[in-house]
Parts: sequence; C-alpha cells; structure tokens
Amino acid sequence: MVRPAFLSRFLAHAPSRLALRWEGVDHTYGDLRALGEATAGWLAEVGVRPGDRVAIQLENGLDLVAAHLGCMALGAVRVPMNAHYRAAEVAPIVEDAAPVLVLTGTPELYPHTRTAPAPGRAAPLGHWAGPDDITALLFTSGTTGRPKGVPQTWAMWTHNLDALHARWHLAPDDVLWLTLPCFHTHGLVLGLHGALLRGARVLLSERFDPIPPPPEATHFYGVPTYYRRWLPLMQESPAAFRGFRLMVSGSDGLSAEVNDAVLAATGKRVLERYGMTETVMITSNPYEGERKAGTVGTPLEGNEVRVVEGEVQVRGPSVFGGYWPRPDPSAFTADGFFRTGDAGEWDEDGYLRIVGRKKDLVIVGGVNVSPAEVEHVLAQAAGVREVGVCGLPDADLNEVVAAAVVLDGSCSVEQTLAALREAARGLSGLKRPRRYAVVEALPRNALGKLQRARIAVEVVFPPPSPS
Ligand code: MLC
Ligand code: AMP
Repeated sequence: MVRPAFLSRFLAHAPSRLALRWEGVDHTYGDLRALGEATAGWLAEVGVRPGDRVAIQLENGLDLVAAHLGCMALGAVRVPMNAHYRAAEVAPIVEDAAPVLVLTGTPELYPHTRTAPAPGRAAPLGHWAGPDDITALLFTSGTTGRPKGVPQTWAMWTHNLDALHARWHLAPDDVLWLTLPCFHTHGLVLGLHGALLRGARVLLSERFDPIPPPPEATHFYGVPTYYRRWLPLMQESPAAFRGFRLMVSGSDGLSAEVNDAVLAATGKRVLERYGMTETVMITSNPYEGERKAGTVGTPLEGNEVRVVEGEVQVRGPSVFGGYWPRPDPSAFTADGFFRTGDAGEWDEDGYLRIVGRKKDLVIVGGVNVSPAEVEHVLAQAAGVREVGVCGLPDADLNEVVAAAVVLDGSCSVEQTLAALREAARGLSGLKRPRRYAVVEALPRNALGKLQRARIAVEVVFPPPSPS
C-alpha cells in the first residue's frame, strides 16, 4: 500500500530529533514513532481496522498524541471531538460519524458506544492508508444547528501545510509553544501536525494561560483572545517575548488595535491568517514583506480566492470535497468554489480583509457557535414561547452568546430565566448565553424568518450575568 507523503516525511525525520515536550519530559521523533506503532498495535488488538473511524475526545496531552499517532499508523480515520462537549453535543456527532471506538476520559457521555481509556501497549506496526484517504473527520458547528462532518484528506493537509510553511519560513529548528486545544483545525492540523510534518519541535501545554512563554519557544499560534489576555504581561515584561520569531493569530479577527498594542509592547507584529475547517488555511500575511494589521493577507499558493457579492469563495487542493455524511451541494458554486459565508473585501494591495459574516455564526474565543443549536436547547426551557440567539461584542472573547426570549406566560420571568440557565447547562461553556433579554417579539422578515443580526442591534440586553 502506498504511504501518504505526510507519513513518509514524518518517518524520515532523524529518530534522535526532539519532537515533543509534555509535562517536562522530552520525546524524540523516534519515541513518537514507537508510541504510534505501539498504539496502532493496541488499536488493532481491540479490533480497529484500517479505514475505521475512531473518535478522540481528549484534552491536550501525551494520550491525545498517542491516539492520533496510533490512528495514523493503523490507517484509521480520526474523529476529533471537543473535550468540553456535553452528552447532547456529542450525540449527533457519534450518530453521524459512527466510530467503532471512542478514546475518551469521559465514557459516561457515550452510553451506547464502545469507549476505551487512552491507549499505550507495544505491538508491531500496522497498515498505512493511501494518500487521498481521509485522515480525519472534523465536525464543525453548522449554521443549521447540527454539526457538519468535514472529511480532511492527507493531501489537503500536505498541500496546505507546505504552502503555509513556505509563507511563514517554518523550519525544522523551530520550536512551537502549542497551547491551543488539539481538537480544532487550528491546534490539531496547523499546530501538532504542522510541526510533525516539518520535523519541528512542539512544547505542548494543557491550555493557554497568559504566562511568560518557555524560553526555547520560537513560534506561537493563538486566537485573538490569547493576545488580548497577554497584553498586560507583554507591556510589563516585553523581554519574556524576545525568543519569539513568529506569533500568528487566527480563527477570528484580531483587531488592529490589539495587534498594534502587541507591536508597541514587544516590537513584533502578529501575523494574521484566515482559514476554515473546510478549507484549511485560505490566506495569510507574509513573514517577509508587510504584515498588515486588520487584514488576513493574500491567498496561499494553490488557492484561488475571489469575493463574489461580498462573500469570500475559495477553490484549490486544500479545499474539502463536501460534507459527510450529509452532503450540501449548496456549499459550492457551480464552478467548484467553496462558499465560506464570510464577508470580505480586497484592499489596494490585494490583501483580504474579513469585514463580517454572511452566515449565522457566533465565534466565542475562536470557537464556532451555531445560534440555531443554542436556540434548540433553550427552547426546551419551561416558560419559553420562542427564542432567538445572536452574538454580542466582547472585549475578551471577541463575541459572546446572547438570547432574546419571548415568554409563553406559564411561569414568572425569574422562573423562566432559571429554566433557561438550567437548559443551557446541557451545552459546553462557550455556547451558553452570557446575556438574556425578555422581548415581546423576535425580529422576523416578511416571510417570518428570524433575523438574528437584528437581535444584536434592536434588543437592549441587561448587563452580563453568570452563565
Ligand atoms: C472552553 N470551553 C469550551 C472550550 N473551551 N467550550 C467549547 N469549546 C471550547 N474550545 C468551556 C469550558 O468547558 C468552560 O465551561 C467554559 O468554556 C470556560 O472555560 P475556561 O477554560 O475558563 O475558558 P476560557 O479560559 O475563558 O477559555 C477561552 C479560550 C479557549 C479562548 C482560552 O476557549 C480557547 O483556547 N479557545 C481556542 C479555540 C480554538 O482553538 N479555536 C480554533 C478553531 S479552528 P464550564 O462548563 O466549565 O463553565 C478554526 C479554523 C481556523 O477556527 O481558522 O483556525
Ligand atoms: P472553523 O469552522 O472553526 O474552522 O472556523 C472558520 C471560521 O473562522 C471562518 O469561516 C471565519 O469566520 C473565522 N475566521 C478564521 N480565521 C479568521 C480571521 N483571521 N479573521 C476573521 N475570521 C476568521
């Protein structure tokens, strides 16, 4: 069987090279290969076959790395799951992905699915998947409320990461401090797999905290919230950031103000790039040349990017082939461009600026939240006739979720708000509304369709309350 180029390149890194530090222990590329082989052997022993889907719901750590390496070695398709998800959030994903096994620290979320704790036992190397095989199936918050499965292939990853690394001059001697959760495209594909492809080194942390970076770190990838939270330390101890050759921001817009403040404090301009789970990275600012704050740069090599009626559209080798198992042909134009649903415009130098969203999506701390999904959960609360969800600007998380509620009169306002908060506990933290407002009616168009963008503008929300 032909090995995907990604794997051949991963296997070609000198076994003695440092690859990963976790909890103060260094692991070489040789160690990671052994870990992958051992895990693949264990997966095969418990009945996983090449091509099977294995869900991985783990927080950052060696178990998560072992699970991915094991699936890579065996040729199993990973289904990364958000470690913060609750039972009702994992259920539709499990239904659609139908994994043969879930590797998780929270088996109680999967009453009807075979689960296992994190792996790790010696056995021979397994099989390899072909180059165009799907390597991961990621679920992204759909605007309809149900998460959509995005099959990512080895080829998408290799094309995109090569283009990105060429743009960023990422080299094997670079050291990435990885604090992003490794179940979204940003942390998993760009962070973990980007480094493994390049032969670079990862210092893996459980989560982001605004602390001084490890002195060896040369690279950092973050969502805008990370930079905002870091600013006070950057201003107080800029020397702590001297080791960074590159700081990258993405997953949501980094305001020019924050980027300028980072520059003023550290002398370094954050490089902003733009992408999606469906497309991996679409555009990026340059490493050399002008990094323009408030823009997401120019198309990556191989990507054709256009703006049609204000919407960014992209075609190229790192764009996925369609949602699975529920295809949505309307996601693509007749000539094969993927419709991002993001509103963009080109500046005079050909840099793209993301100016809004045409899709109903709230992005909280870099995490996509579907208003429809939140509405569906809140509508179950006693006392609610109907509910509309929108995003409100937030200084820390860029946006937070807010809900406008029409009461049905069966309970008091206080009882309904308590029931809403209780219902929201079925959702992971970032999806829970921070603000509620009781309204007489929701804004709708002439056809009765909910106008979520108008909620944010027309409804007066009381100050934030505990989630
Ligand atoms: C935290 N919570 C999450 C979550 N992270 N819920 C869903 N998804 C997540 N990723 C929940 C916790 O369980 C908790 O719930 C509550 O939110 C508060 O948790 P916290 O850890 O105190 O939150 P905080 O420190 O405020 O975390 C915010 C954050 C973090 C911004 C630091 O969310 C984060 O690291 N975000 C990065 C997201 C990311 O990687 N996005 C990339 C998407 S890929 P409870 O129940 O305990 O209250 C993509 C493509 C691209 O967009 O272009 O990159
Ligand atoms: P996801 O589906 O989690 O991969 O999120 C993709 C979405 O994140 C995009 O469609 C954009 O709306 C948003 N996004 C990613 N990067 C940026 C950026 N640099 N600026 C603005 N929005 C971004």
